[in-house]
Amino acid sequence: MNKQPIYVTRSNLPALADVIPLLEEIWDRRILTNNGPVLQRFESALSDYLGVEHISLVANATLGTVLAMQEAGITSGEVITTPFSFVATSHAIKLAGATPVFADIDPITLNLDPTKIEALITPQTKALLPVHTFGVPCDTDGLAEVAHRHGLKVLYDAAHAFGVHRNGQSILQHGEMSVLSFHATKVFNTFEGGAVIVRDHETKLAIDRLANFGFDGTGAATAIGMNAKMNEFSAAIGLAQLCRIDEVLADRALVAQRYMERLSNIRGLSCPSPSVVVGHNHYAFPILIGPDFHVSRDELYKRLEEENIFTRKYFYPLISDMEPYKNLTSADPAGLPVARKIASEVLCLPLYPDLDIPTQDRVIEQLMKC
Ligand code: T4K
Repeated sequence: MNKQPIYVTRSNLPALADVIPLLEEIWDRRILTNNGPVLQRFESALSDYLGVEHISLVANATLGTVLAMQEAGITSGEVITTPFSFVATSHAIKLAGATPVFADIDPITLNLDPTKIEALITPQTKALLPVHTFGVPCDTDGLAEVAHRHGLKVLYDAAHAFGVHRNGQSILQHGEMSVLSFHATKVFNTFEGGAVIVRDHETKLAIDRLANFGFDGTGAATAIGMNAKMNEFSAAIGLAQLCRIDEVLADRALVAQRYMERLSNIRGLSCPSPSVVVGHNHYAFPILIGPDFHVSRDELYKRLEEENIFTRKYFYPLISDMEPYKNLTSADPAGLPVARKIASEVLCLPLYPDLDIPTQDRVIEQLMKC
């Protein structure tokens, strides 16, 4: 039996032929970082591709989110967010100086539920930090309405949302700012990297300054910034990745479509909708293993692992159950019933653009056999 390991994802790489000329340029010039020429070209190409005007490239999404919060003035008070995310979402809130407050999620989109927010708003509440989890858009209208009613800012953790559109418009157009991740595991990667999408040029320059120690261009620092710059190597990878991104997204859609077709009528197994929709990037393929499935989620995970198929329980445990956050009032499980249920049932199946049909069949067949 073929026991080659199958991982939940496999980093997508650009063609070396597209990277080498860019590396040669860098080698000739010896400008390796600090707003280099390749980074400037990547920023401009990315802004065209994503259909957003103002982008600051950064070293990763965690630092990008901290900078976004800092620039938005959210360095104290409370920020309402989702417990069903990667821990970096809450870490960024804490690192910026605020405290996360967890609200429950919607059982269909798996994103922050706008109807669960109002009860958690206090005089200390400054902002919302929702996540477009697995690339599925949040209810941006619902969130904007609550935020508007209470004078709150909305910053999106868009780590999973590269290239996601709704009604022909980039999802990154919503909220004051959105932060993308270009980590190795993402739909679009620069090995490590990220971007902060903002609404105007002034804010873009402010984020750029914060990412460069707070320097104002005269050699003096005007704010307490940090080092969150993207380097020229990552920018070169990004430029080269853009050459094939449409193919990558199309290949991901085919894999997702195939899972959807093969897994949609299995007792006790559900595919949270809308996982195959126009404008989606198919960041992941989450399934939910309910009580009617013949084994539990954890048993299924273990049995697949024994077959060298490495699925992931994204996102279990909930952030609100992790050590740094579990004593917060809003971490009380009683207030997060949907998030708890989803976290106990979710399993993300292998999904990457070059996942071939025999390999995908092996995943599906093992899953049915377990
Ligand atoms: N907000 C959200 C909602 C996020 O999901 C994340 C990151 C962030 C914010 C923060 O973004 P960054 O600051 O990272 O830009 C991974 C990633 O490290 C993390 O970036 C990501 N979310 C999270 C969902 O997944 P792990 O610990 O699960 O990854 P790891 O190393 O186990 O990799 C998973 C699989 O990917 C491996 O089994 C094989 C494959 N892989 C991994 C790496 C590192 C590759 O094929 N190539 C690679 O280089 O956290």
